[in-house]
Amino acid sequence: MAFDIEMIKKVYERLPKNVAKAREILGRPLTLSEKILYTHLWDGEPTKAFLRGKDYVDFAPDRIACQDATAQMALLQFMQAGKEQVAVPTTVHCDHLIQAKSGAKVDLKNAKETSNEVFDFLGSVSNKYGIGFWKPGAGIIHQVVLENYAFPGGMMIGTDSHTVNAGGLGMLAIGVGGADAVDVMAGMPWELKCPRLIGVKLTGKLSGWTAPKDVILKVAGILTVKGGTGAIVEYFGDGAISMSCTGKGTICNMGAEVGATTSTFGYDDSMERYLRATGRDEVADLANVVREDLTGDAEVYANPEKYFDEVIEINLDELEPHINGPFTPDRATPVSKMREVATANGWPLDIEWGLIGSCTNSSYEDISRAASIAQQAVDKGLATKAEFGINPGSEQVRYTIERDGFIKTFEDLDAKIFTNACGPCIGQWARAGAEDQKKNSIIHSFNRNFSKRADGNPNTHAFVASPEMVAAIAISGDLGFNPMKDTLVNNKGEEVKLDAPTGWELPPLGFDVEDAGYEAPAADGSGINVSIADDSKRLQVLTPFQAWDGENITGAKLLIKALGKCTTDHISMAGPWLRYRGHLDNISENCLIGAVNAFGEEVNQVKSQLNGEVGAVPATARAYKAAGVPSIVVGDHNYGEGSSREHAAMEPRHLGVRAVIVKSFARIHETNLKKQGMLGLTFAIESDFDKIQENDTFNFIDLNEFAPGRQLTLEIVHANGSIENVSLNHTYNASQIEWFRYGSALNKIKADNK
Ligand code: MIC
Ligand code: SF4
Repeated sequence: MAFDIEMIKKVYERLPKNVAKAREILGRPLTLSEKILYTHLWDGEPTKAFLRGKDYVDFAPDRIACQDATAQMALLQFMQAGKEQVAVPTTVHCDHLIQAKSGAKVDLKNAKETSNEVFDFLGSVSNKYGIGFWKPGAGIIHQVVLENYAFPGGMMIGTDSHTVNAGGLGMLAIGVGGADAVDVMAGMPWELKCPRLIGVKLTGKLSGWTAPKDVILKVAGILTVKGGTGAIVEYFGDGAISMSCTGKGTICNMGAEVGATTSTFGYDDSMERYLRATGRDEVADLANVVREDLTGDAEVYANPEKYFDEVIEINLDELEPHINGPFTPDRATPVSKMREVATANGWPLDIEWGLIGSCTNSSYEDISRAASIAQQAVDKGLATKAEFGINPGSEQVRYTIERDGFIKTFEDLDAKIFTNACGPCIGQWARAGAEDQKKNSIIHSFNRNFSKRADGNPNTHAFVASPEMVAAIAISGDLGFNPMKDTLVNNKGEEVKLDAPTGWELPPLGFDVEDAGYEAPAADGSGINVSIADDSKRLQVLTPFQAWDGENITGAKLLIKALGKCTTDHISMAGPWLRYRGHLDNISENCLIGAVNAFGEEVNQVKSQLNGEVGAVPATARAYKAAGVPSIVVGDHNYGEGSSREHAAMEPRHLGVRAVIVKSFARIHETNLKKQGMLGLTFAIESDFDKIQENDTFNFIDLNEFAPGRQLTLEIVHANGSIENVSLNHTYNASQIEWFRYGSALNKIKADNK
């Protein structure tokens, strides 16, 4: 059964018309991305060409997906918007709050006990407002979306940066903060700066050990963690067509790691096969009718340099499997070079864990290929040297791989089968011994490997690879192992070699599931009461942020000048802190505690200008706030890289920070700051970052003239009384300045509703 088929029909009705119109206006053939963008304009038919990288455009996304860790804050905000129902189809997925420890059964039971209050809250809010609810254990949001909701040519937003996964089914799916989702749930347009377009031409065909994951590991190496910022990455070429739909999903998924707004592929036979295999013949039949509008125009793909802002070409025949890491997903090393590179850098070669799963790589194909390696190990008398953990992507995948014997294969290798959930990928992993902070290496098929992410240990070197490569390296227990050349010694003392993986794009016997874990909302939810206990530690009704008084901010102090990489994991750590995602005051205790202070180079040690004492970031911020002293945060490049979590913007806001001034921002985080009524600014001259000293006082001397396109001036008063002015850039348009005036975008919605 396909969900929301009427909505999909409407999209396909207007697609050919809008595409033809856009082609006429632009006067040239179109990329797929443009076709989808121009079919989802808030104002209906296209009337003008938008300037890429410049114009803000209002869009009307078709649907919204939220996961449990971000949905809490999104729904707490939506509840304040004064609406009876969500305006577009929306789903909530319980996947982040389940810790991996002993195995699926026990872990799921524990999660239901410990997070019962939150799951109940999400379930009842969903029921009340017409939101589809996927229970704990149903699977990871992006896998469930791909299996049930994604459709070629659609546009969706989701409160998770890996929403982009749905590009594997030819969608434009974009990760946003909760406040953006609230706009769309409340029936308002969703605004995005018209993205640049990067074309990736794939030639040749994957074979042997090389997997779709290697395409994106390679692309990450080329583009780096910020090379995709503000851009849609569109893949095309014979190589694209020859890959499975879920493989395309993997590639789009990790587009988040290069900062891309989203990634996508044109509709093709692999997508049709996937739609049919997942019970959506109706969607496939509808898509087939408008097939040529669901991919880029032939002229575009024949001469990509003319139509994309940047073109990358990768020959899949020559692509070698890669391993990326440690600590950043763009550090790409071909498998054949790993031993040399790891040795030169002092990375531990012993692999302690191999983890397969996450929204990136937990499809039937992924598991079947990894299982083929595991089976060989069993057949060839090899025992695994590292420990193994598997998180299936959805209950449908889990049920089917169990039926087809793959779970048993992994269990024969003593693997732990964890819940269909994020688990170790988001630090929900009770890894025995992690507290010892020992230097060690692990390898996984996830997308992110920032410091401390999986097990909280800053000395865990996490490496990212395809599921089949994770299986091989975990079996060998050796990061430098190259399964294409090297041999292993089995229990009879013989040297054996692993053959290249084999697998199935889709289950030969079809997918199967008993209870997929879905709960449809009540048709009329008006009588449903959502209650939050006053003394709850997990949930807190939001108090609106204060509106701006129209005055210049003066006398501000530096809360922290964050040195180097400062991702959302540094700003608002996940793992154990996920439990406070619905309680702003409690979660604010993790505010910036992972960021390295430029003065002293320690984490969570900052000097208070109130009394000169060095203390934790949250406590120092609270003291400034209590004293009525505004504070600012200063940061480096790509500040806020990583997650969509708006907590990274709300926490500093809650703690009295007024401005975040950096060399550059990651897209979602910059928007999140704006939404929450903060000033997110960048140094006009990058090196002015160096002028910021620990004991400075800061005055915004022309904030009262805050206007689109107009620089702001920051007066820095150094401790010795000398003064320097620096210019700050911003990207606020007129309506975003309104959010700042009102104190937040939500305050503005509420005011408009009155
Ligand atoms: C992640 O992968 O970092 C997360 C957890 O899925 C986040 C969302 C969150 O912080 O809740 C994301 O990618 O947006
Ligand atoms: Fe979950 Fe990891 Fe995917 Fe984020 S990246 S949605 S934590 S599996």
